[in-house]
Amino acid sequence: KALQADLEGAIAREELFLVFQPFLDLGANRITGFEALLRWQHPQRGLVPPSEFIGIAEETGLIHEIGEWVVRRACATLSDWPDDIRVAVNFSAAQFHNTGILQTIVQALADAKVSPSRLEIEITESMLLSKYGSAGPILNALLELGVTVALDDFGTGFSSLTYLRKLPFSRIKIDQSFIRDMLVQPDCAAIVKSVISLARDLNIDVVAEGVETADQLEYLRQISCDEVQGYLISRPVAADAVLKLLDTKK
Ligand code: G
Ligand code: G
Ligand code: MN
Ligand code: NA
Repeated sequence: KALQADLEGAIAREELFLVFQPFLDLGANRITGFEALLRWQHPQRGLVPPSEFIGIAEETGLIHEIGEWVVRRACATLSDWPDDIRVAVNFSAAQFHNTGILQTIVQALADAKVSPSRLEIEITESMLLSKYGSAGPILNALLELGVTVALDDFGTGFSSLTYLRKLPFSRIKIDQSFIRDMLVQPDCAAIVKSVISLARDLNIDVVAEGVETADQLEYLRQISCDEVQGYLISRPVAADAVLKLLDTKK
C-alpha cells in the first residue's frame, strides 16, 4: 500500500530511469540494439526492481502513465544513438487496454525524430492470451508503421505455436531458463535448437536471453542463433554508457 502511494508520485519526482542491455549479433559480431529496462530509485528503499512495482502499476492503472514515460524516454534516448541501432521496450498486456497507446508511440517517435523501424515492442505469450483483446489491432497498426514486435520470454507461457501465426513477429526471445540449462540438460538443448530451426524456416530472428558463460555463447554460435543478450556481453547500463559500449564492442 505504501509502495503504491509512493509510485503515484515517482514520475513527477523523477525517481524512474531506464537502463539499457545490448543485443549482440553473432553473425556480424556487433551490437545491433538495446533493451530498455525500467528502474525505480526509491528515496528510502533504494533501488526497487520492476518485479516489485510493475504488478502494482498494472493493478492501479499507473502502468499507462509509466508506460508512456518509458516509451517517450526510450525514443528520446534512441535519438542520440547511431541510425542502425534499435531500442526494445517491454509492454504489459494492460497497456493495450488503452487505445491511446498507439498515439503515444507515434508521438514519441515523431518528437524524437526517430524512424519507427528502430523501435521494437516486446510482448509475452501470456499477453496474447489475456482478456485485453485490443492488443491485436494496436499491434497491427504499429507493424504497419514499421515498428517491430518481439515475442519475449518464449517457452515460459503456453507456447502454443499458434501465436507465431497471429502476428508477424520479427523476433523470438528464448527465455533465459532454457539458456541456463541447455548445456546440462540435453532435452533443453534440443528445445533451443528446434526453436532456432523453426524460427529460421519462419524467417523470424532468435535472441537467446541470459547468456552468462563463454561456453553458452559458443554453443549458440554453433547452432546459428542470431543474437544474444546476457551478463556475459553486458549487464544493463545507464543511458550515458551506451555510446561508450558501442565504441568498445565495435
Ligand atoms: O530488468 P529486470 O530483469 O529486473 O526486469 C524484470 C522484469 O520487468 C522483466 O520481465 C521485464 O520485462 C520487466 N520490465 C522491465 N522494464 C519494463 C517496462 O518498462 N515495462 C514493463 N511493462 N515491464 C518491464
Ligand atoms: O522478462 P525480460 O526478458 O524482459 O527480463 C529481462 C531480465 O533479465 C532483466 O531484469 C535483466 O536484468 C535480466 N537479465 C539480463 N541478462 C541476464 C543474465 O545474463 N542473467 C540473469 N540471471 N538475468 C539477466
Ligand atoms: Mn524483455
Ligand atoms: Na525476456
